[in-house]
Amino acid sequence: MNGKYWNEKIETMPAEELKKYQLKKLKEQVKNCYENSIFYKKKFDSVGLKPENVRSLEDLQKIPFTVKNDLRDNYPFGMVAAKSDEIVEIHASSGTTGNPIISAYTQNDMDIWQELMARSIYTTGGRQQDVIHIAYGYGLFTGGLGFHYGAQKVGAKIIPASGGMTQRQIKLMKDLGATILACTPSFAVYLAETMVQEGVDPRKDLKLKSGMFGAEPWSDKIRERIEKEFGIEAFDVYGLTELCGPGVSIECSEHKGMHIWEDHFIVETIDPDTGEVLPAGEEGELVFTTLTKTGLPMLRYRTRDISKIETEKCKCGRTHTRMMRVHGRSDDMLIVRGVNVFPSQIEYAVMCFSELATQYLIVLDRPGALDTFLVKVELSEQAAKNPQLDKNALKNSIQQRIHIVTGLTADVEIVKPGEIPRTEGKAKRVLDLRKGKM
Ligand code: DLL
Repeated sequence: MNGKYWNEKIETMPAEELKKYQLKKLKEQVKNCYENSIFYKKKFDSVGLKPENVRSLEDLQKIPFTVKNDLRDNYPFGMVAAKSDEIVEIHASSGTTGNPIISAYTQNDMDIWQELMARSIYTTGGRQQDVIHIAYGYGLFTGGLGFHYGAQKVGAKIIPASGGMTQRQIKLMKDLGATILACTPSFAVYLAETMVQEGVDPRKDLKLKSGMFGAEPWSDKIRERIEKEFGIEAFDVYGLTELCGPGVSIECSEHKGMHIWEDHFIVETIDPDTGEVLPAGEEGELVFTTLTKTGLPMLRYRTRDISKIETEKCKCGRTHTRMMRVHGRSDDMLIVRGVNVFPSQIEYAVMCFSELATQYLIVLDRPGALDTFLVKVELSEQAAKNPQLDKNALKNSIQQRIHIVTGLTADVEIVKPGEIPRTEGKAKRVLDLRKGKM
């Protein structure tokens, strides 16, 4: 730990050295998978690959991809590479149907996760004297406990608020002097709205200095609003259950993408349709290989998250590759009247209007042969009180903006503040009523 860095040697390691380190760890990881996981042994044997064939980082491409269904099909422990009594904790992702996606951690994995979360919190300026209000859900979801373990290692004061009881959370943030807020960006927006309704001024009545927001896609426009409403610096934080939870990558104070902790993960970008590996800078699906996991290692795991990689050195001095904002998942992509649309495009269009709140809902249906495409948007409290507001003109402008961004004409419905349902965890932006009608 040294002023700016949690682990200066690792975080600023020259790229070539980091690559050598990765190769050493990759060879160990591949050997461990082959020798200890029935799943990976079968996978390697099916393509005639032996661990000793992986001699360079490029050889990684010889290994077949691992996909979400592999985890579902081998639920719960079919992919595990450790002995049953070495598994000390289990988490699961929030999927609602079928077998859940679980992550099984050995003590080694728990120690690494805690270290990476401490490093991530420290990178955003979190220190021992901070009070961290953790409003990510606790339990099977990795958000709450992931932040908890990291904050413990940093030595900060932890308020394990979890989700729910928004009014009480606001009181606790105020009374206990929270300086860092950790929650989904949509919950942060909801907290800010509720504070205003409760007569609490987020800028004056709280001591917040920063926030660590992730677990769902969010845009720079939402960042601007959160930063303005709370008067804080907002950081993007990324991760997924399959890799550990949060702690895979974190934004530094340059705010030019999230540093992927490459001493523990190798990242690739691929074309989601063909599986072809893309050069750095090209947008595609992120694929991760864990280098140090011993419980449930992941070799070339397809995340479905769409982003791009920036390999140029960051001004903060960290050498670890950055991933740009995840603007959606390839399986979140909607096909509306034959056109590909990401909810993030609609979010971008909506956020261009200061008269609107940050909530929106895309409603798709197919009553006859054609898709209907409705975007429900909400007026901000301020705009709702403005008698001069020309709602028709606003509606037309929103329609035009959506058309520019997607090429599609949407119906736009402007509703009153608070009318679109809020969630305390990850936001739900799409209501697709076409399912079963196609
Ligand atoms: O959401 C882990 C997490 C908790 C990350 C708290 C950050 C903060 P899962 O429930 O397994 O794990 O969901 C993982 O969420 O594949 C992305 O699609 C999405 N996601 C996570 N972080 C971001 C982010 C946690 N910063 C899935 N931006 C991932 C956009 C994100 N999407």
